[in-house]
Amino acid sequence: MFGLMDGFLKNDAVSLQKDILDHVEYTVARSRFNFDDFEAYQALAHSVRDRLIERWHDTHQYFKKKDPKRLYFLSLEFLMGRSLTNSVTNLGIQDQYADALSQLGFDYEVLAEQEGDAALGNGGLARLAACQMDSLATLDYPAWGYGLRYQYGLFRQIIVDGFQHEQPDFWLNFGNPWEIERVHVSYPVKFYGTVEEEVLNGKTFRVWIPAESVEAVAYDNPIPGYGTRNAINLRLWAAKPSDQYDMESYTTGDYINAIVNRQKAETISNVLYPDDRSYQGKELRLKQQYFFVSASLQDIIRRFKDLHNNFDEFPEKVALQINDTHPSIAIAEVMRVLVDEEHLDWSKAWGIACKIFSVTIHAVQPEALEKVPIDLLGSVLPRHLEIIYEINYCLMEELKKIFGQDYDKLSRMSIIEEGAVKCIRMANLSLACCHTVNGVSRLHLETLKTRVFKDFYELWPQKFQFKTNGVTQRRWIVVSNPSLCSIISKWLGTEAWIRNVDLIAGLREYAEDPDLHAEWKNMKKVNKMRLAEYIETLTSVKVSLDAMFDVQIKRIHEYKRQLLNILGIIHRYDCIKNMDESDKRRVVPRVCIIGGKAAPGYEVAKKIIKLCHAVADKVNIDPDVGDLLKVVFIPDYNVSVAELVIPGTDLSQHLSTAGHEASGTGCMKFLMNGSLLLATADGSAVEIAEEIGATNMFLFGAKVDEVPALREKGTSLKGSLQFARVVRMVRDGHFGFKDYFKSLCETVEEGKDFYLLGYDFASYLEAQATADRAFVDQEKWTQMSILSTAGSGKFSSDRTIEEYAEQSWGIEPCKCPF
Ligand code: 26V
Repeated sequence: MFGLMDGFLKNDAVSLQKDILDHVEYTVARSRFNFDDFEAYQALAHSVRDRLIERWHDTHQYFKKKDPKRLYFLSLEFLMGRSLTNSVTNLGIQDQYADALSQLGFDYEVLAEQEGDAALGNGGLARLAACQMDSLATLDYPAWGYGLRYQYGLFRQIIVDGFQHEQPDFWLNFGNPWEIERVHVSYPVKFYGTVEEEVLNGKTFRVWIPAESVEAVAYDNPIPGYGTRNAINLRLWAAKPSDQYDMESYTTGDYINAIVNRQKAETISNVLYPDDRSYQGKELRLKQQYFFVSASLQDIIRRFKDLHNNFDEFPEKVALQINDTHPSIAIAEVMRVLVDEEHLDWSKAWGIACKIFSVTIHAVQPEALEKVPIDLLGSVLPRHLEIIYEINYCLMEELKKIFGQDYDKLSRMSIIEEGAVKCIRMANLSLACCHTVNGVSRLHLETLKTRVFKDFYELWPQKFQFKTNGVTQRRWIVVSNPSLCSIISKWLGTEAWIRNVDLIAGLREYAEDPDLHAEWKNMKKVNKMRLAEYIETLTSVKVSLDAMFDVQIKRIHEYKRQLLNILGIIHRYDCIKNMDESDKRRVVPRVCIIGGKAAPGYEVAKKIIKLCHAVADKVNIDPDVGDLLKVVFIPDYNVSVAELVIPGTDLSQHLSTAGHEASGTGCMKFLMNGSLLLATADGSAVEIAEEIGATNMFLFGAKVDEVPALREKGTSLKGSLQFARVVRMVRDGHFGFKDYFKSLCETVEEGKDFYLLGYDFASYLEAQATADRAFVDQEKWTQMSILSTAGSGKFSSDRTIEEYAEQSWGIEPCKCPF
C-alpha cells in the first residue's frame, strides 16, 4: 500500500486518531470522552472526507492547468452503495485507520456497518455507472459524472407475511459526510412558457420565454482512484426554489402561499423513479431529465468558456456520454444553446452536436426505450419540441434521398411516432445524433443490430459498437472479500492486479495446488459463516455450512426467471419428500437464497416474492427435509447486502430467457469471487464461458436463435411432466394462497409461457444435477472456483472504460503528480 503523507494531512495512525477525535468534538459535537459507534463513524467519515477533498482539489487544479479533453458522463442513476470502505481502500490507508480506531477502542469493520447505502438508482445500469466512475478515477481519466441528488433513493423493501411493502429511503436524514454542498455553484433551469420570434441584426431568432425557473444546486461527491492521487467528481444536482420564482405573489401580498409554492420546486429532485421496466411519459420524470441535463450543460459550457471562446474547439475538449436514453434531451438542449444563445448556424451547431455525443443502450426490450408524448414535451419544453421537429425534418430529408418512397421505413426511423398518442422517440433522437451507439455485450449488440435498431444499423453500421460491461475489482474483491484479496496477492506475489486485473489469470497456474485449495476453501468457509449469521439474524433460519450456498440476487423480473428457480426448488423438495433414507444420504444439501426488489406496481414480480416465502415456510420446517434444503429470501437487497452475500456464494444463478439480459453484471461479481455460475447463454454469460471455458460453468436452456421459433410453436407444459407437476402443486394450494397464485401459474400456462420456463425446465434441472455432482468432488469444485476467479480479468470495468476512452470518447489519462 502507499503513502503515509501525500497532502497537508498526515496518514499515520497517531495523526488519524487526532483527526478523528477533532471531528468527534468539532464536527459531530460530542465529547471526545463519550461517543458511540455511529458518532465514531461520522467522525471517521469526516476525516476520510478531508483527505478526499485534498486530492479532489489537486486533481481539479491539475486538470485545469492541462486542459485535456474531458468526459462528461450523464446518468439519471448512480448506485454508489457505501463510501467509507471504498474510499479508505482506494486511499490505501485502511491498516492505519484500523490501528487508529482500535487504540480508541473501536472496530473499523463495526463502524463501516454504520453507513447506509446511497441508493440513487434501480439496478444494473446504475451500479454499472458507479463501477465505471471508480475505473475512470483509477485510470486517471479527466472525467466528471453528472446526475440527480434524490432526497429519496430506491425504496426500502420490507417483507410482511411474505409480501413486499415499500418504505421511503430517507437516506439524508443523518447527514451525508460524503458530499460537499456548493451553494455558489448553481444554475437556473427553466420550464414551460412560449416561443417567440425576435429579429436581431436583420436575422430572425426563435426565443424561448420560459414561465418557471428552478435553481439547480451542486453537491459534489469526490471519487478517489486506487493507487493514484486522482480523485474525480460526481456532481449531483438538487432542486431549490429560484429567486426569480413567482415574485408576483410577494408583491400582491400573498406571502404564505408564495413560500409554499416556492417549496414545490424541490419536488423535482425528490424521488427516484423505482420502475425499470417501461417509461410512462410522466411530467415529473421529463422535468427530472431536463433539470439535470440543463444544469450539467451550463456547468460544462461555463468550464469550456473559462479557457476557450470558439465553439469549433468544443468537440476537442468535450465528450458527452448519455447513459441510456434517459438524458437524451441533452441533444436538443445543446442545439438550443448553440443556436438560440450562441447564435451559431443550425448546420454548424448540428455538426458539433454529432461530434460530442455517444450513447450506451442498456436494455433489450423496446418498452424500455423512452417515448415522450408530444403534448407533454411541448408544454414543459416548447422550444425543445421545435428543435426536435427540425432535427427530424433534416433526418427525414436525408433518409428520403436514400430510401425514396419507402414510407414504412421512414416512419419506423422517424423521431416522431404517429399514433393515438403522438410521441417523441428519445432513442431515435440519440441514434440520429450520436457518433457511437454502444451495446453492453457482444450478444446485446447483435440484438440491437438485428432487431431493435435494424434500420439504423443498416444505414450507419459504423456507429454501432459494443463494450462488454465490467465491474470494479476494487469494490467487488478488495473491499468485499479481503481474505480472497490477500490470497490472490500472495499467490501472484504482487498487489498489481488491483490496478491491472489481467494479472489475475496468473492464478491458473496454481489451480490444482493443494495449498492454494486449502486457503481457498477456508476463505469460502469464513465468508459462508458470515453470511449464515446474517441469514439467521434476519430470517431466524439456521443453515448448515456444509450445504451448497446457491444464490440468485437481482431485481425481480419475469425475464430474469426467479420463478424458474422457485419451481426448481419445489421439484427438489418434492424429490426429497419421495425418497427413502438411503437415497437421502446421496442428496447434496442446499441453501437456496433469493433476494431482490420488485417494482412497486409490478404485480407478477410481487407474487414471485410471495411464492418464495410460501415455499420457504413449508420447506424450512419440514422434518423430512432437515438440512437437505433450506430456502431463504433476503429482504431489502442492495449494494452492501451484495457485498456480504457474493463472497459467501458457492453457486450463483443467472436464468434470463436467452436474448433478454443485455449484459448482466451480477454474474461478473460472482465470477471474481469464485462462485460457479449456473446460467443461460445470454448477455455476458456467453463471453464468460469463452474466458473460463464452458466446462467450468453450468450452462443450460434455449439459445437466442431458437427462442422465436419456440414461442411460435407455443411450448407446452406437456413438454415436461416435471414442470407440469410443480406448477400443479402451486396451483392446487400445496403452499397455500391458492387463489393468489392462480394468475402467477397462468403466466407459464400452455401458450402463454412467453419466457419459456416450461421449455427450459428439463435442461435447468439437468444443469442443477450436474452442479450437485460437481459439488460432491470438493477438489474439482475448488479448481473450477479458482479458474472462475482467474478468468474474470476481462470483466473488470477498467477494461470497459479503456475501450470507451479509446473507441468512443477520445480521451487520454491525465495523472495528477504525487
Ligand atoms: C428504464 C427505466 C424506464 C423509465 C423509468 C425508469 C427507468 C429506469 C431504468 C430503466 C432501464 C434499466 C436498464 C438497466 O438497468 N439495464 C441493465 O443494465 C445493465 C448494465 O448495462 C445490464 O447489465 C443489464 O443486463 C440491464 O438489464
